[in-house]
Amino acid sequence: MPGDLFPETLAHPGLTILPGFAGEAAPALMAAVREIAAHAPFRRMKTPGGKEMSAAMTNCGAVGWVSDAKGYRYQASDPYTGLPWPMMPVIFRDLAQRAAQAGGFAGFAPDVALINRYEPGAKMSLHQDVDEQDFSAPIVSVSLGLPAMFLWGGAKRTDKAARIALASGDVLVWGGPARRHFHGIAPVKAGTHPLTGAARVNLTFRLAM
Ligand code: MD3
Ligand code: FE
Repeated sequence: MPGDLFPETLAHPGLTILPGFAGEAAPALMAAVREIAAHAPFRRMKTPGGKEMSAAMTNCGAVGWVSDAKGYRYQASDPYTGLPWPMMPVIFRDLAQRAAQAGGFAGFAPDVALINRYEPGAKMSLHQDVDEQDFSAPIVSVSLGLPAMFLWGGAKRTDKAARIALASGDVLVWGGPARRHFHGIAPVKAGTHPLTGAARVNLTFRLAM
C-alpha cells in the first residue's frame, strides 16, 4: 500500500509524498519548462474578482487552465498568444505516470500540466481544484527550485491547515476524498536555487477533460 512508505501519508489519507522522486529528472524537467515558456510565456492571470495572482502561470498539454474576468476554466488555446498550448513533453508524461503509479493510481494519463512560478513573496491562498471533470483521477505535483511550505487543509475552508515542507524534487500524489481538499502555498521565502534562480516552479499534472 502506498501509504505504508512514508509516515506523513498516514496522517493525510489520499496523499502520497514521494520525497526526491523527481530529483534526477529535475534538470531535464526545468529545461522543458523553459522551452514551454518560450512559446507560452509565464503570465500573472487575474482572478474573476480582478486581482492579479502572485504566482505566474503557463500550461502544456491538450488544454490549459486559465483565469480571467469570465471565470476559471480549461481551454485548448493560450489566450495570451492565441495559439494551442505547447505539447506535453514525454518526460513530463512519463514522470507523472510513474509517480501516480507509486501513489496507487496506475494508468494516469494527464491531459494538462499547469506550471506555476513563484518568485520570493508569491503565494497561493487556500483553494480547491474543482474545474476538472473527473475527480477519480489523481493530481500529481512536482516541486522544483526554492523550497515552500504547503498548506494542507480539509474539506471545509475553515478546517485547520497542516503545513508540509516541500523541497526541489519532491512529488505529491493526491486522490480520493483528498482530491477536493483546500490547499495553498505560504509566501515563498527569498533565496536562489541552482535549478531555477530566485524562484520555485511547480508542475501539477491533471486530467481536466
Ligand atoms: C491537493 N498548486 O496549481 S501543488 C494549483 O505548489 C496548486 O503550486 C500548488 O494548488 C503549488 O492548483 C500546490 C499540490 C496540490 C495540487 C493540487 C491539489 C495539491 C492538491 C488538488 C487537490 C488537493
Ligand atoms: Fe490547487
